Amino acid sequence: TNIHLLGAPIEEGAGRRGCIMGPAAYRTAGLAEELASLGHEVVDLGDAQRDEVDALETEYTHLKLLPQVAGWARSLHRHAYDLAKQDVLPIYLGGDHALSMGTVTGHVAAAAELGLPQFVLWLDAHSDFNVPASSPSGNIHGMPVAFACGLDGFPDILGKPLPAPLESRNVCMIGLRSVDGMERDLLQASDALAYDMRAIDEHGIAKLLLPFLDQVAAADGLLHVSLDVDFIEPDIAPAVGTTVPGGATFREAHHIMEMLHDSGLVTSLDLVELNPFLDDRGRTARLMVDLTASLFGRRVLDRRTQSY
Ligand code: DIR
Ligand code: MN
Ligand code: MN
Ligand code: MN
Repeated sequence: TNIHLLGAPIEEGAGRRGCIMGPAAYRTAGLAEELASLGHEVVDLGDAQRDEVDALETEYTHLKLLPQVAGWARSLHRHAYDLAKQDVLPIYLGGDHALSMGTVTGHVAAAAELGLPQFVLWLDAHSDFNVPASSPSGNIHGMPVAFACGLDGFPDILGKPLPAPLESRNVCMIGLRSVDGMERDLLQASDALAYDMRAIDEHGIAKLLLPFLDQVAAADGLLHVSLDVDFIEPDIAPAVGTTVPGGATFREAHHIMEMLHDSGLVTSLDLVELNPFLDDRGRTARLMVDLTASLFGRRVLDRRTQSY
């Protein structure tokens, strides 16, 4: 696979600073070298730059650092759209989760032009399905899925109407354990597949993920994966501003990545919310690199028979 790395050092969408250092931490932890050692071609495009955006009109004055977030969304939307049209697999090195307002919408726009359905796998403690009116915090990183799906009430973040909305029925969320009150109502009224931690407890990763992967394959779809550090149990992944106890274990997280590799369906990836300022001797950055390596083919043994 020809992998292109693009740094997206946005921190304005999160409630605390530090995600600006995320791309540098992935490079320090050896992401490019690790992927190359698995036999992939890797190109590091460096970091994207934020557009300058003037104040946006909105009645929701609690939205934090809106022009800065919009500047990142516009820049990343263009990058993602361009990368989606090339024969490469982009990995976006975050940066907080507001970056997905650009990456996901860029990929959905390109997929629509190609006439292919775009699917999204959202691995996160949070559903990030707030709209401005439902957001208790005003932190825009809690809103990218709702934005990409075209829910009402957002200011003109992209500087143009959404080229194509993400279909909520093409979204699968796994790992949920912190969903806000009104956000929950919006999510449950949508067609998104949403699995909380209890679903993992009761069924295990494979039972949840396989039907979704089958759906992507049957539709001949493209699959964007958005991996939030807080998906993982904070005891082993402390470098994130919004830790929630009860997250995915080391093996659950790797198992998802291994299954995604075997599926051959993943076409783009966000690594988001790493806050190196909160890390413990780089362990979270290294874990994220190891998970990415599992997604790109690192394995202990070859599977003699593939059941998926
Ligand atoms: C919360 C937190 N739902 C909010 N969201 C986070 O502020 O909207 N997403 N942390 O990753
Ligand atoms: Mn998130
Ligand atoms: Mn989260
Ligand atoms: Mn429903």
